[in-house]
Amino acid sequence: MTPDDLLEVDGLLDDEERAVRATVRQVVDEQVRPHVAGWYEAGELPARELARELGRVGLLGMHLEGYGCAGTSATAYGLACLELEAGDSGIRSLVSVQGSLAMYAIRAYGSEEHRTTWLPRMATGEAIGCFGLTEPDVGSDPAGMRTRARREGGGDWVLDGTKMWITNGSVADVAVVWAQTDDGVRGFVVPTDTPGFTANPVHHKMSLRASVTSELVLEGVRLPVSAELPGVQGLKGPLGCLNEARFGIVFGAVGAARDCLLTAIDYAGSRVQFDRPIGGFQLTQAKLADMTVEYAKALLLALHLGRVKDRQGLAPAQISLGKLNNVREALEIARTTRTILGANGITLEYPVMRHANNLESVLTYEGTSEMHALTIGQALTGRQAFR
Ligand code: TGC
Ligand code: FAD
Repeated sequence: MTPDDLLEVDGLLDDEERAVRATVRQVVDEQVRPHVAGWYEAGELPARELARELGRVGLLGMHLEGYGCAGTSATAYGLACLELEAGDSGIRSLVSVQGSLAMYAIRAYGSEEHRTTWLPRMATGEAIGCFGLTEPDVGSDPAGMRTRARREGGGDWVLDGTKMWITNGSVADVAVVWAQTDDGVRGFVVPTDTPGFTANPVHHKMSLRASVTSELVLEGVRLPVSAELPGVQGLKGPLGCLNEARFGIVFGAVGAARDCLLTAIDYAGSRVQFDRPIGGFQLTQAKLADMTVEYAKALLLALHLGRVKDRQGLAPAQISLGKLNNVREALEIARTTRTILGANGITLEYPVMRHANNLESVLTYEGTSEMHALTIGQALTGRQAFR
């Protein structure tokens, strides 16, 4: 029994899962933890170097089959996300967007040419991908997107529009861009050196500072017909990718929560006030106990959803339940830890405020907490309350 595993959930993992977890934990300890506060303070991420390192250990698109991907279980992928986000949500974001959004879209909906051109290079981290769904005026309601793709004279596609808040955008070699066409929403594989495509970094973020976030501008981007993703049409295309990335966040948030909880326990044991470690005060112990209860429940929920996904797949409302609960509780754990650390809690000397600030974005991206509440509400009542 350890402070981060009072319920001995560890015993529910198999050898492969433990091995994946150990590998990712080591990568995070060696490649992320020593540097992440500096990256966060500078608002810069060495995304290319990190992508190659993460590709080297097989983490990019690890849950996909073939084309250089490892084909692990969903649960193993979730555990990798947990360890990555214990380092920083931005590192898990890099991996989520690469594997669950850009690579997944190409694997699930792409042509054979798309798959062979991009997936092996993306699996090694040689090529980086991004996923453009959100726009400056269109977030929760992607059906209202304004980016348009039209066929010129029945030949090439021409794309015009702006995507906003795009993770990995300005370091990407390839963008999966969703656009409205005369036949509904379609996805396009856009090499980022295509004339008319530009990516502009978003500055002044107070959250996810160790992550690249960008605006994508598409001005008369001309693409061959073969650039369209042939395997899907309609909003179910991007939403299918989001299911994958949201699943990773169900686990990832638990990692951020664990890092905070362990920091709180450690600090409470050494910080002395009124001649006593603050961990000896009942109010501090109540905080630690409440955090541990929510952390343990979140971990069990993630593992349960992983098992169900591996067995039979997950319904959107089940993923929404996991994301809504685990991100909300992780954020609460980060905020409570910050109170235990007092003034020290606001600095980058400790990971806590960094996790709390990151989790504000995680609560919003991949569907806001309100969208997930409404998805659960729809499953319960049969009534759609979005519009
Ligand atoms: P609705 O009419 O309900 O559905 C349209 C079509 O899509 C199907 N569908 C789904 N398919 C797969 N998975 C899901 N989860 C699905 N939900 C719906 C549905 O069956 C239908 O198919 P068909 O064949 O009948 O056409 O759609 P709606 O317009 O009412 O919207 C529903 C809503 C609000 C749930 C959806 O739009 C939504 O999820 N909005 C939130 C948008 C969002 O999450 N954006 C995320 C952008 S990417 C991102 O944030 C990356 S951050 C990554 C990082 O850095 O880690
Ligand atoms: P809005 O949709 O404008 O929502 C504002 C508020 O209104 C929210 O509280 C929302 O829940 C609420 N609201 C909206 N509609 C309703 C309703 N019907 N009922 C009740 N409440 C409602 N997008 C990508 O496509 N690719 C990326 O890689 C990507 N990376 C991101 C990285 C970061 C750091 C961030 C912060 C965002 C990223 N996003 C990305 C965008 C993200 O998906 C959107 O921010 C998110 O979907 C919400 O959209 P919005 O910000 O426009 O908020």
